[in-house]
Amino acid sequence: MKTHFLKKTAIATLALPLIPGGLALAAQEMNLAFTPPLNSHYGDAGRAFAEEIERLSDGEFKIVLQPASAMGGERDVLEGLQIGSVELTLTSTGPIGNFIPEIYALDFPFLFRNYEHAHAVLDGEIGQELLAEFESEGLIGLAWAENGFRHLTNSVRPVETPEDLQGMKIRTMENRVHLETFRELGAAPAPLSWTEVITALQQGTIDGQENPTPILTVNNIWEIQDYLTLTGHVYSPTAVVMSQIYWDGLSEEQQDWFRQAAQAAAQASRESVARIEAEGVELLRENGMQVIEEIDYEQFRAAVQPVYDRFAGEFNGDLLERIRNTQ
Ligand code: EAX
Repeated sequence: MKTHFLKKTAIATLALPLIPGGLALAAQEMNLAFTPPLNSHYGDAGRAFAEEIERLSDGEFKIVLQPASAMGGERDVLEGLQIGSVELTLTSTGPIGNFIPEIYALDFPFLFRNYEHAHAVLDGEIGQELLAEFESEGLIGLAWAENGFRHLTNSVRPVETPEDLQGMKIRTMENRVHLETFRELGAAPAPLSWTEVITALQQGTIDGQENPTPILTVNNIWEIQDYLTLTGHVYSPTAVVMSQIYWDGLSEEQQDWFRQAAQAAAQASRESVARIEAEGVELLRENGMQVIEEIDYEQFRAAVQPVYDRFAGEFNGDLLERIRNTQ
């Protein structure tokens, strides 16, 4: 028995990355949690992050991907980062406004004109200012990756105007701006963690939900939803976030590695969203969904104007105007 143990220990030691002087240090493992499955735009971002940090650190850090809500819903994971039970996450901004209200500015309906506009905002001064806000909550905002423009699905009727939404039970993320948006559209919004959405749709306790195409396709949403309306009502960023507890334990050089790895994740997610969206709507249609491509945007914009009137005053200065005016 003793020999076997010694042999195992010897093999394990040899497998460790060697550092100058022959001493072997075990790679420091860090969990990176996200709600979509591995074969998704989040999985692509997670793999890019892992490869880059392992390359830059020469194996000193190893990222363990935790897909498909393995460590909880997005709000739970953010709380986990704050107490140190989770090291890293890729998360939509859905729940972040509950921790950092300024982030709600990114969640307003029909605010972003297109992907180019969203990237110009997030990669510019405003995006960096908002990432800096994370530190007030024990979180380190490393970069802005991408979830995509959100569209509406349901199993009651085709939605072409706000009128069609009256009384429909629509799941929203746990996000005040989204909740008010669907209330103003006449729906009955139900804020839920993503971990509860598929079951709620299967059981009929909600009629519909809204998410970017890559979330719809990777979850085979056509199996439980009949209608898709390409509203593009909200642009959904994905934040690459680290627990400050772990961040503070890194040297400046190591911190720079994590920032570079987060940028690699952001780039990978944007490329993945563009690739999936190119074929995504056709895939949903081929699998039986009725797709409504044209809506009366002016009707929808007018219906959600009260959301701006109600919340705009909550943000420092003219943040929403600055976002609108970004070219
Ligand atoms: O971040 O909860 C949601 O609808 C999000 O889009 C999803 O968890 C991916």
